[in-house]
Amino acid sequence: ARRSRLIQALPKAELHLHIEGSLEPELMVALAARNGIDIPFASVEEVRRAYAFSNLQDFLDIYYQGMGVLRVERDFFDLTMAYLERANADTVRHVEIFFDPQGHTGRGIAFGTAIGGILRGLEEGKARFGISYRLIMCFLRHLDEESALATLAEAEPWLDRIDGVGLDSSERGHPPGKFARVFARARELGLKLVAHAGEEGPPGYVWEALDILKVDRIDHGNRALEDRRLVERIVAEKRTLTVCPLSNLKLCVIDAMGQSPVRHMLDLGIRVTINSDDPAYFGGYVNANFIAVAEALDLSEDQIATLAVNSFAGSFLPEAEKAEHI
Ligand code: ES4
Ligand code: ZN
Repeated sequence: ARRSRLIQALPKAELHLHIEGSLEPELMVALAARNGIDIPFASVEEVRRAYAFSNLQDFLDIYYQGMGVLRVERDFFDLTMAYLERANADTVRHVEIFFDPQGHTGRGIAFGTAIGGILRGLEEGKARFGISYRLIMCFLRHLDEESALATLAEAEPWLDRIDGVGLDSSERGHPPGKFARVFARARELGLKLVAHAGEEGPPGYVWEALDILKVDRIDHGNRALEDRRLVERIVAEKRTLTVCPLSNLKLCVIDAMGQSPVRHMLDLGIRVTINSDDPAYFGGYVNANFIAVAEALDLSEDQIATLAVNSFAGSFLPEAEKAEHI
């Protein structure tokens, strides 16, 4: 209970959040009705019952299906506002959110429809709740690099409102090196760089993300712990890892919360952060992730505070703004 009160009170940043993964079943059903779309579920309860995954791909199949109800700019705005209301309730003061443009353009929804609604939501959230933000455009790694390059070209008119690029979707069989050219181009454009690596994929994928893509942060990074030299590199370079405890549990990256690598990462001196990933699918927003991991690993109040400090330290805010939160 003391832990919960501390977690609730601490200002936090969320650095690993797929906005499409914050689509709650209630909103999915409402948007399906509003847009006249048939979904293969009769009720909100039935949607929730479908959320039983045994690996990342199981989840992704449902995640791409779920985002099919997002059609017009207002849908993306409503989605973003619903997330920011939950984040605000969890005392999140800064968010760096992902979106998957190819998940939308690939089904005929314009790039501008998706990003326009998301940005309007982020601006409204800043005005209403004082939550600052960054926006990170992710490339789907199961698609080819040509598609990622075309997406980066499509983003050009919006580049002053996009802070970074990321890499997500099916990790196995799609190493970071597949996206060397598009990340090099994004780097030339002055964008921040992140990539999912070491969630299901091997430590070699984390090396590639650092050496070939030259990412600033690693999303997940669980499997980096299998490689001592990689851990030394991550510590020496003060790389941030955006770990997602409830996601790890739901996707069977771990069998029980007690296996979460968070405590071990803290002990190793890694700048680890706690994030919700796809909260509508994995059963909790950022505070629920903090509580689950803090209880299971018996984290001290100092360790919990360190995780919150790390979230700002690892953010893309300028140093002066980080200091205001820490
Ligand atoms: C994702 Cl948990 C996770 N991993 C990889 N790609 C994703 N896209 C949305 N959630
Ligand atoms: Zn993710």
